[in-house]
Amino acid sequence: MVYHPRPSWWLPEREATPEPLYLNRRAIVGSLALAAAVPAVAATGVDRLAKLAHRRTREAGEPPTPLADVAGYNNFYEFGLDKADPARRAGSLRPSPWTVAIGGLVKKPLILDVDRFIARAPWEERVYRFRCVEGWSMVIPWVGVPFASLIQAVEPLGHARYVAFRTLGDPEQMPGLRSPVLDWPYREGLRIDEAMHDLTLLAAGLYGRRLPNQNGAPLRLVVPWKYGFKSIKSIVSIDFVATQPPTSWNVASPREYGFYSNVNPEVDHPRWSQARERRIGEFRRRPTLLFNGYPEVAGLYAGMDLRRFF
Ligand SMILES: Nc1nc2c(c(=O)[nH]1)N[C@H]1C(S)=C(S)[C@@H](COP(=O)(O)O)O[C@H]1N2
Ligand SMILES: [Mo]
Repeated sequence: MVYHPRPSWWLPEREATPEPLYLNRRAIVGSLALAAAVPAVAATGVDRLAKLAHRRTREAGEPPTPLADVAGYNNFYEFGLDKADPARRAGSLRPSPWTVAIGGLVKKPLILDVDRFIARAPWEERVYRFRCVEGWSMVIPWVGVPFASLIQAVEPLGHARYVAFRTLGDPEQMPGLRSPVLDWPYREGLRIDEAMHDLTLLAAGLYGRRLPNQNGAPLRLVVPWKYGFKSIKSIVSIDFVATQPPTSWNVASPREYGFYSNVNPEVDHPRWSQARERRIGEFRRRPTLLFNGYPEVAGLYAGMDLRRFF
């Protein structure tokens, strides 16, 4: 892992594209993207996406879930509640140009120009198991960088203890925002040491290409030892904060969705068991593993009662 004290892909706030130019570019690129999106979503659309140069740094020890399932069976409530909705409807999302504001309790806030970041970051391919709280799972070859490399660039202050993430909340691009199923925009959070863990990925792609819109283009989080909903999609802001931030699912139903949401076969969801799961593409269910089979994170929770902090 190489740390960039002054990475080439970030823009200090004052160097970010001025607003009028930015809005203008966005309108032009947006209409092109919209025109191209209609045929692209017919299948998975992934073959049309730009390739990302990467080196594979982690295997899962089992074959990846077929691309058609990874990009065709999704949870992205901004585009509807059915698993097929995101692939059918996320063509209205315009992932380029895109910026992510990274700030809060940091020494060097920055506005990430995502296209520049994608062109320059040292991408790695990591094949991770991915477990949804609903009881299904996949094996996905993500392309990302450790989130920790970003932390190095902004230099969090000593009293920053959590990281709060927010998804785009634009009803024009996201038709699902018209239904009040969640308190939009979608929000998630991690403790700062969880965010720093080497497994935590900021992903820009899968299967060697840029993320399909339905998987959270242009940038999303991947936290493989937690239930899938912690892996927030289409991020527009990242804030370092002192206290545990509110998160969409925890606000919607605190009894069912805790802040930690570590995969744990011994702590059932109030409405169903979490002991087993079904890999998409398989028939028989298999046992769910503690921390989704990533025991190297156990130290983050030493001394914590995982039933209480579920
Ligand atoms: N913004 C946003 N992020 C989200 C969601 C969502 O509805 N909105 N769904 C979550 C849930 S429940 C899961 S299981 C994963 C699904 O990711 P995938 O479609 O790439 O497999 O995304 C998570 N991130
Ligand atoms: Mo999920």
